[in-house]
Amino acid sequence: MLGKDAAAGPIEVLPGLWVLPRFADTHRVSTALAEVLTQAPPRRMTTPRGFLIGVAMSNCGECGWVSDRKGYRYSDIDPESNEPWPAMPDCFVELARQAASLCGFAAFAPDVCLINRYEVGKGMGAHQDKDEAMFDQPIVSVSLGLPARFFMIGPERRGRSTPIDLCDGDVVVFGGQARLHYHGVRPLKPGEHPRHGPVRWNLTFRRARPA
Ligand code: MD3
Ligand code: FE
Repeated sequence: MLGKDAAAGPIEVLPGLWVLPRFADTHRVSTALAEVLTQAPPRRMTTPRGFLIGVAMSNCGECGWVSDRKGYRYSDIDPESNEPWPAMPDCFVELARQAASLCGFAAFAPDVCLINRYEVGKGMGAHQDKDEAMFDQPIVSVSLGLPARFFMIGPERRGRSTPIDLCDGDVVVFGGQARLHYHGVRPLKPGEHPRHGPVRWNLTFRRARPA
């Protein structure tokens, strides 16, 4: 499960934000991701105001994050297929729980993995993640493919941000006070990743529904 370049352990770079450099077994996770995406292909969703979201998304798990003219929510059903989302692969659950546990969240039980696909030039503006029911559970992020600059702001949308560069295999755990902080991703710089091409993938493991 651990990637072969995994470093010593989690580094708490900000209160509630731990980085586990190269923690993921990228070969194993990428293989499982490809299988999930055959069942629920990435798609660009629409915001409630009618704008197309730049990042293409999919989900696996018991529910999935969706956005459309009606709002943002977690749905048991993939609106594209009208079927349940694909199950979370065992290696996803194992990775997320192992990372959370090393950062002190032994009880982490994710019910959703949101999958984000960034193409060159795409990013994510500053936002909070608050559509989940359980803010005492962390969010675990796994980056694959091209590197990106993630930024963490704080409890308000405005203000100074702390940049964190995320590379293939890096895992980040957000808990405690960081869980509700504003954050975003800078537009992806051009590049070619040997496995993923001109793309970055980010998996975020979350507990959306009450445990
Ligand atoms: C900090 N994704 O999907 S992952 C998102 O790289 C999202 O795709 C980014 O922000 C990405 O919502 C960043 C890191 C992340 C995820 C959720 C957080 C950081 C977070 C929730 C609270 C605080
Ligand atoms: Fe987010």
